[in-house]
Amino acid sequence: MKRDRMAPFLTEGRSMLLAYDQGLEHGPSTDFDEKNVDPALIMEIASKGRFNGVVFQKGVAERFYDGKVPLIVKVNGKTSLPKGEPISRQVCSVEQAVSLGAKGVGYTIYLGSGLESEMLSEFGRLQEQAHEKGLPAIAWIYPRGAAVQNDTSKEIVAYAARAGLELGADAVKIKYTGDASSFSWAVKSAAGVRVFMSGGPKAPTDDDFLDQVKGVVQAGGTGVAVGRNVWQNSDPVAMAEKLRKVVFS
Ligand code: FBP
Repeated sequence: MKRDRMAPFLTEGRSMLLAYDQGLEHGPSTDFDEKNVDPALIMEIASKGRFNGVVFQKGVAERFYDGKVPLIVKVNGKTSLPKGEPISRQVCSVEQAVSLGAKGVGYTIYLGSGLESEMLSEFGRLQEQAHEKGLPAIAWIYPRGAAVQNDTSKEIVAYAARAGLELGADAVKIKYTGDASSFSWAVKSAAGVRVFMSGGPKAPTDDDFLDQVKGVVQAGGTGVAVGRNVWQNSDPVAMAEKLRKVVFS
């Protein structure tokens, strides 16, 4: 895919994306409260917080996307209910994502799962379809399953980043390794593919989270694709501003 056809959230240097697919991945009672259970609030945080993109599953996008921030449609997903080796299958076509106004598509691969081959092959098809429509394909690459001992080690996170390059992802969303020096190996392994840090559960303090983001920037990462650390904050827009200062420093 030619870089000039890529969405602004991938071409203009650093970037911050707001993720809100946790209602499917974790369920509302795990992550949401009376306020952030409402997708309209997230849309408002995305635009007031000046995010470069917002990530929704298609159902939320259909009802709540208002066009104010570039949309990335997450095209596969799963719930937290089944046990066993993780697998997440495609639930939205590229055509449907485009018709919802998507400027990019996202897909999760559980690297190391006993079922990883199904996700690798599905992502392969998705990447080709997305590029045919001029959309970037962003791979959430999370090492997970019985074969994975430590999903944030330097080696496994770099493997995730490299898998993104090998599979033709335009950007990867990976977990933080804990420090800038080990994360820089993942950035190098991605060899030019944009690297976003996935936020994870809300950190104890704003500074704890911002320190991780500083490490990502120092390591040469593109930025963050974050959810809970923003919309679970008591002042999400203020948190977004703090984040912006670090990401665009
Ligand atoms: P968070 O910043 O809230 O962690 O969101 C990032 C994300 O990748 C979401 O897009 C996704 O719903 C969730 O994390 C998946 O979390 P888990 O690692 O528990 O499967």
